Amino acid sequence: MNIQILGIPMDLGAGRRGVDMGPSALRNARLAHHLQQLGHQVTDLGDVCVPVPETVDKFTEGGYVFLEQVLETNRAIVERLRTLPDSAFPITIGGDHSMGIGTVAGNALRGNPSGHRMGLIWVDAHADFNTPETSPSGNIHGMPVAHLTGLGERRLASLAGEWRLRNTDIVMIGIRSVDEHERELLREHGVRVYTMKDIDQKGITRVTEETLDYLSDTERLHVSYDADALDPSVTPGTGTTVPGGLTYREGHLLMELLCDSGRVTSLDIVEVNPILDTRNKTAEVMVSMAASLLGQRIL
Ligand code: DIR
Ligand code: MN
Ligand code: MN
Ligand code: MN
Repeated sequence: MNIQILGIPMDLGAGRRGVDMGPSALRNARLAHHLQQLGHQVTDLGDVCVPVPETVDKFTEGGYVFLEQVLETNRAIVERLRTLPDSAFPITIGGDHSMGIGTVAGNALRGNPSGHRMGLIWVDAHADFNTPETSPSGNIHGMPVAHLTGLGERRLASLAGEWRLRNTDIVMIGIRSVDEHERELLREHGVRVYTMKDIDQKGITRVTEETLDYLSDTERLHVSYDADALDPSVTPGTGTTVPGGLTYREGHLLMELLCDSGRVTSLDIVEVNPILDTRNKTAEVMVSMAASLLGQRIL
């Protein structure tokens, strides 16, 4: 596979500082090297330029914190991704999850100016389906999926022009923290959500099989992997930990089964915050997750 790594040192959409060091932490854990060992051709494109939060006024506009900066950064992400070859497998490393608007939009446009039909697998403790009206924080990292479907501010929802992510092309896995009004939005829009309860009951194998079956008509599959989907004992270095997450093996098995399907075409690794971590453990775990998605096997 022709893997293209793009760093997004973005720390504008989350509540706690330090997640802009995530790309460095993941490179330090030798992401490119581990993927090369699997036989892939790997190119590191460097970073997208992102404003430093201390250099801009932090003000809330229409219920959004850092709206203009998040918008500008996501536009740059779309521009960088849309021009990559159709056959490339982009891995975008962050960075807070507000970058997910640009990564999904940019990957949808890659090789098709009007946008591919895209299936989205959102692996996260949170649904990230807030709008400014439902968000308790104004932090845009809690809002990317809603904006991809066209909700919220028009500019942020139109990063890929007229293209929209269909509600029925979304699957969320690992969810265990949803805000009160966000819950109503998820129901109203018919988003498929596998909560931790579903994973406990059905097992991650069946959840993954159902996910692939449900998304069988999409042309592309994007995996957006938030480090907080895993249990905090596995990935402590992330800003909004929630107890009761995926185990180390559940996280890997999900990636291994998705790899077996041969259908995934792009990946985000987000919310790695080295300031909150222990000796770069979280970055190392997330690199191993990427490796499992890209062919790493026990035997
Ligand atoms: C919360 C937290 N739902 C919010 N979201 C997080 O502020 O919208 N997303 N942490 O990753
Ligand atoms: Mn290693
Ligand atoms: Mn998230
Ligand atoms: Mn999260």
